[in-house]
Amino acid sequence: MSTTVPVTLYGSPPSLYSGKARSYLRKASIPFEERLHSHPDYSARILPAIKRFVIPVLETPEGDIVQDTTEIIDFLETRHSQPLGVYPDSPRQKIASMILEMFGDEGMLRPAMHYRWNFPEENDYFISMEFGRFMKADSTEEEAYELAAMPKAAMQKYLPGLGIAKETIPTIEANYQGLLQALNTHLLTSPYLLGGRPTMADFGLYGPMYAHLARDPAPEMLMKTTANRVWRWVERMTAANADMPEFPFMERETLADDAISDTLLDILKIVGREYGPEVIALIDFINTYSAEHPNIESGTPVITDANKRVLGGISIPLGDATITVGARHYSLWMLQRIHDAYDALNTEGRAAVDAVIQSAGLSAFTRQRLKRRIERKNYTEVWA
Ligand SMILES: N[C@@H](CCC(=O)N[C@@H](CS)C(=O)NCC(=O)O)C(=O)O
Repeated sequence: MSTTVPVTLYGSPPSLYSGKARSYLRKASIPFEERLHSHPDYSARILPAIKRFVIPVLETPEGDIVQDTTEIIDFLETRHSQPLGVYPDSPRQKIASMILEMFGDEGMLRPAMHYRWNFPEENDYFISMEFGRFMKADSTEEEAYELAAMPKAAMQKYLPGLGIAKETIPTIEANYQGLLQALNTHLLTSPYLLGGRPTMADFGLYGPMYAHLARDPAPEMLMKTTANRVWRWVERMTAANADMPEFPFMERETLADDAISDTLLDILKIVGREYGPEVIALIDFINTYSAEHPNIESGTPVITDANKRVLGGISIPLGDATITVGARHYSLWMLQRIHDAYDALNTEGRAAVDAVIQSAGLSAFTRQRLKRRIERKNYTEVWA
């Protein structure tokens, strides 16, 4: 891959996952040009390859088309002459960075979507302009409102499947504010989650924390008025340079000796407590589903019905309530990557990871395996 001719990122400013890919491109000093999906090349080249609307998509000057932020980052890391090293080499930090990436990508959708779509008084103008203008960049305000009406209605329909409802909102908000405070404490002594440079943990968490929670007016105000160090970390992750003047003497490396600081452990405990049960319910669901459908041929897409996004629902605890949410099988593709990284460790490495897993209550992420693997092929999840 050439590192002088820019790659193209098809994305958009308010898109959660575009933010994750864009931050990586900046931090890795990879020249790129960003285009909206309304750019004619998206319909001409990207849509025929991917066969559904989704962003972000990376296109290289050599003609590679890559979708999915984890795959985009992995692809660029292996092809770049100076990879960032987004997966730390040491066992505990590597597994922690992958768990935090999965939590940011998949486990943070509930607060990200709630704070975007349930605060119309503060957010509606901004969201309408953003959505309207990523469909037609030069829309007048009136046109943008009109264009945004359809995606806005579609997103409202999406909320119940994520477990966002009147009864669950107090817990979603309390959990998010608890996470903000834990991050705020941690980021006072650490510019990035694992020390002096960004890893997958930062890119994963940055997706929701930037595009929705630091950018949409209502949650932006919440972050700015209650979690100053989190706001600074978002700003730092948006910058192309290290942007860590508060840490003049810190090495631009992850913490020495594979350390997981106490303040990071507190964040991992939140992940275990609040997201772990959903991960276990997902594994159980997919294992039951694959046992009940033993004849599905290898390579078959997990979702074959074009009108469906999920195979079914799972029951999970949220605060004192039990709610039903869509079974996001994609999350398990991310989980398998954690399993693979864990299984590749030697005995000593596994023991070191196990100690963190145990003290943070993260066993959901390493213990139980999928009976049938989920792979990604032709830009979608398929049965192995
Ligand atoms: N796991 C994917 C998620 C991509 C994704 O869901 N992107 C959103 C925009 S932030 C999208 O295009 N949604 C449209 C859709 O799924 O129909 C990634 O990491 O790239």
